[in-house]
Parts: sequence; C-alpha cells; structure tokens
Amino acid sequence: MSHSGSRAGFRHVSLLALGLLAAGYPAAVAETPAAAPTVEEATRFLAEAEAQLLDLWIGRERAAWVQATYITYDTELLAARANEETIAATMQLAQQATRFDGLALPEVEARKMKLLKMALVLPAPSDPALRTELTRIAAGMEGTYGRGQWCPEAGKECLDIGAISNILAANRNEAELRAAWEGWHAISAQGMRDDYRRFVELGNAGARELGFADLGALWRAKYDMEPEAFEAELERLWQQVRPLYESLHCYVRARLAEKYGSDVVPEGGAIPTHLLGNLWAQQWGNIYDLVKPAQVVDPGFDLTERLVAAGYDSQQMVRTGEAFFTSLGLEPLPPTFWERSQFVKPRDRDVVCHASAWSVDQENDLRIKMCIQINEEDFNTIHHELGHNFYQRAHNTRDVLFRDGANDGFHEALGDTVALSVTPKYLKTIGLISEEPSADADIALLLRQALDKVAFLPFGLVIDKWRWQVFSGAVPPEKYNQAWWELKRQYQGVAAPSPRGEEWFDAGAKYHVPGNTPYMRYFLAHIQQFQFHRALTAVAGESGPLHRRSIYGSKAAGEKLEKMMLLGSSQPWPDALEALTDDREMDATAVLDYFAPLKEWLDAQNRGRTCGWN
Ligand code: X8Z
Ligand code: ZN
Repeated sequence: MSHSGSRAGFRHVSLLALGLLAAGYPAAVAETPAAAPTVEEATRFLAEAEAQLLDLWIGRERAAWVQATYITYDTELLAARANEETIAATMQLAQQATRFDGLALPEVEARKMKLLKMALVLPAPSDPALRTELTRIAAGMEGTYGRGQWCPEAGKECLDIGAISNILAANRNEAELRAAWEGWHAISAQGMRDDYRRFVELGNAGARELGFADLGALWRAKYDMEPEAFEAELERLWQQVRPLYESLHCYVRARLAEKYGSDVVPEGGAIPTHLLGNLWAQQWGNIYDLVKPAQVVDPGFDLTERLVAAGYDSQQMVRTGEAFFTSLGLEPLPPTFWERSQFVKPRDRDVVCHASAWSVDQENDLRIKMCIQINEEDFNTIHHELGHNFYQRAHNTRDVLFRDGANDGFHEALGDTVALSVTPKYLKTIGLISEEPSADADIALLLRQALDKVAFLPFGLVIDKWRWQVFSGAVPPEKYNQAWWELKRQYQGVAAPSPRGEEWFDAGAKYHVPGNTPYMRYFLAHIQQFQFHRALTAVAGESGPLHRRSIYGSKAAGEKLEKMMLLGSSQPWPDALEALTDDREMDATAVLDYFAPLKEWLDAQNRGRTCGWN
C-alpha cells in the first residue's frame, strides 16, 4: 500500500528456505543449487529481485489505488489478487536470499539482503488457498472500514466518517457525542472481529514460515536494532514525555469536569474518550475552546475560520502546502500529481477517506488521497501527506530496495516537521492572518499545539502495544476488547463512554487496524518531528522560542532535509538522523524544550489537584 503501509519485515529467516531454490525464481540462481554461492551471484540475484519487486509493487499500487478510491466487489478482489501475487513472490525471494546467509557481502548488498527479508507488512502462508483467504480478508476489512456509516434514524440520512468526525469535533452535548461515537464504533462489530481473528492466525503463519515468532516480531525487526532494544527505546522515550502528558491530562480533565460535571468526568479517573474532540481521542485540538485558559491572552485567530474566510478550497490548501516545500528549494510536484490525486470525497461512490500518500510507479507518479474539508486539521494533514510525497520522490532515485524512509517514523515525521513551521509569523507572510499574536499568547498557542501533539503520544503507543499482544497470543480473541480498553486506560487515561464487552471490536474502528498499517511509526514521528524541528530551525538561523521558529523559505534547511531524504533506507537510521540533527539517538528533549513554558503553566494550574488516574 501507500504510506500508510509501506513494507515491513522479517529477520531470522528459517531453514524452510533451504528447500526453496527449486521454487522457480530467479532461474539464474536456481541453475546451480549445490554450488557455494558467490558475491557475484548474490549481486545478480538482488538485481533480478529488485526488478521483479518493482514490477509487482507497481501493479499492487495501481490495484490498491483503484480499490481505495472506488470500493466495489471487483476492485476489492483485484486488489487482493495483486497483493497476493506480491506476497507470494516476495516471500519466495526472501527465502531464496537465505542461500547467501553465510557469505561475506559488501555493505550495500548485505543491507539489501536484510531489507528484502523485511519487505512485507503482511506475509502469508505458502499454501495458495490460505494466501488467497488472507488477502481477501485484508481487502475486505479495509473495504468495510471505507464503507463505514452510521445511520442514526431508520429511513433518514446516514453519516460517513467525515460527518461523524465533525460531530465529535464540534458538538458539546454529552449524549449526542456518545451516540455518534457508538454509531461509528458499530462498524467494526459486524464480522470484523471474526475476520481479524482469522487474519491474525494466517498472518502469524506467514511470519512463522519466515522464521519469526509472530507478525509483531516481524514488524519490530525493522529498526536496525534488536527487537528487545527497540522496545527499551520506546519505553525510554515514553518515560521522557510521560510527565508532560500527565500534566496535560490533569488540566484537561479538570476543565472537562467543569463543563460536563464530575458525574460524567470523575475526579481522579479516566476521561471519557468521546469528550476529547476526536473519534479516537488521538488529538484533542478540537476542544481547545473548552479548555482554553481564561486568564491568558488568546492567539486571536482560529485557523479554520481564517481558511474559510479567505475562501480556500481543497486545491488551494494543497497548493499552499506545496508552496511551503518549494520555499525550501525543493522542486514542485509533477503535473500528474494534480491530475491523479483525490482531494475531495466523490459524491457517488465509496472510498477510503483516511488520508494517504502514494508513489504509484516508485518514481514520479506521486499522489495523495484525501477527503479534504476546509479546516485546520486537514491543512496539517495535507502537509503531512506532502511530506511523504517529497520524501518518496527523493528516495525514488535509489536502488529499489532503498526506496523507503530511514525508518517508518522518519517518513511519518517529515511532513509534520514542516507543519511545525506553520507558525503565526508564516501565516501572516501568506496573508492568512494580519497580525502576529504577541508573546502573551504563547501559553495559549502551546496549549493548542499540545492538545494535538502531546495528547497523541500515549495513543501512538497503545495501538501496537495492543496488536503486538494480539499477534503474540498474549491477548486471545475472547479478550480483544477488554485488553484494548485496559491499555487505553493505562497509557492514555481514557475510558469508553459506555460498557464495551466482547460483542464489540473497538480496535477495528481505527483505520490502521483493518488497514493493517503498523502504528508505532507515529509515536516515533511525534518525538522525531520535534527533534527535526529543533535542528532545522537552527540551520535556518531562527531564534526565539521553538514554537515560534519557522523554516519557511530556508534553502539551508531544505538542503539538509533533502540530504537526509536522498539516503532513503540505504543506511541504518542513526546515520540519517545524524545527517539531519547531528544526533544518533532519538531524543524527546526537543518535545520537552518546545513545551517547557506550558509545562510550568500547567503545573501551576494543577496545584492542589490530584493528577493521574486509577
Ligand atoms: O494515518 C495517518 C496519516 C496517514 S500516514 C493521515 N496519521 C495517523 C492517524 O491518522 O492515525 C497521521 C497522524 C497519525
Ligand atoms: Zn503518514
């Protein structure tokens, strides 16, 4: 799939592989099964593998694009078939690659072998019937999600995800919010739970054929470090930001209790998830008006209102996003981007509205797929998606196996990094506001930003903490929902608005679960983007508080960014990080620096309150 789902991986390829040379591809290798492999053979094998993969990926992307922008019975089957072919061939190549395991290879070839063995997000059993079953389930779940609707009253109009999201964002009536939340979460109840159980069984079987314990182990292997070391990194980063999150949670809970009453928002308890302005409570910016501080200066503008007042349409929103990137010295997007992208929701057919960025031919056929609404959230998302496209175009100059991000967090962080430079100063430059708010408004600006970026952090952790446990079997199917809400309570301190037994499958209401896109990338990205922002604004010669700095117009920052992007996945990610920031470790101190004045302010507000939740 797109970015959303790039390719993910495996390691410890199994002995099964030994029997596979007869399986057919590529012939050049199969001719000499008994001879000890040579570096030349390995190089030839890789070149052929890359050519074959490129061909398969392009076919799969075209089928996936049509499926996602025109959901029908047929497009679903066609996308499933293209995926199936890609999976079969990739698994075969990965297994063939193990023939060269003992061989001392030059660095480039060694890395390519490693990446080849990690090239799938979804492996499948080699039994063709099971493989077909798995890819059909996968396509079907994505279709179910894309078609999802809530019909509040029989015979009346049904609401799609955009309309339901608007209710969650703007409605302030607890019962109506709850109804909308429950309405959307019902989409995953019919059939998706059983589909997911089977999906896990078959995906795990595929991962095991490749020598992994389960699908989660395969996903965790993609970070140039041992899976255990990666988990330790996640924990370290989370502990760095946890106090900031807890301060925000404490403050927001108190303000929501003022609004909805302490019978709805219990003191010392988890926050009901439907009151946070977003269907999944992943970003809380939409409730800024409810929690904004009375005693500090307001920024004096609302970006959504400004976009609407200035008469922006979806095209102009995307053009504005593109103009930011070109201000850094990057080339404009190709004409086909404007011809082939989907910016708005078609009136007459089902599509997957969840935003994504595509590099269909792995060269210059770049596209985004969105159902853009004229608001601040989608303005940010446009920058996010364009970040993928600019990164893709840069790394598409690499050999096929290196056409990816340094790790998937980098890919998710890039556009967000640019969006962090959408400061009041920048908005004034492009004429969206006429007056830059004074320094007195800093707390309010930071709070608005924290509601999105800090609130996201534990959300970003939880999705794959849940999936990893589901894949490993630590959470069995009869506990899917219980475990989901336990993790959400533990990390986010949020709770379901009503009892959610095992008749529900609430994880399925979040795109990336039915869409099978790994999620830890977004947690990483929410740390990395601040690290990138701090480094790039320094390169741009910016000073002042971090949240006021912008790289807009900085060719020096653009050059630095481009240098990192051009690496693709050709080097371990610490090298890419170093190219951009001079650090070799992910580091959440940039998050803490950025929000430092807010943290102090929140803690003052929270004085006398008992923070945390039971
Ligand atoms: O899925 C996305 C992007 C596409 S890669 C729109 N994001 C995550 C989400 O919406 O859940 C961006 C932020 C987190
Ligand atoms: Zn993304």
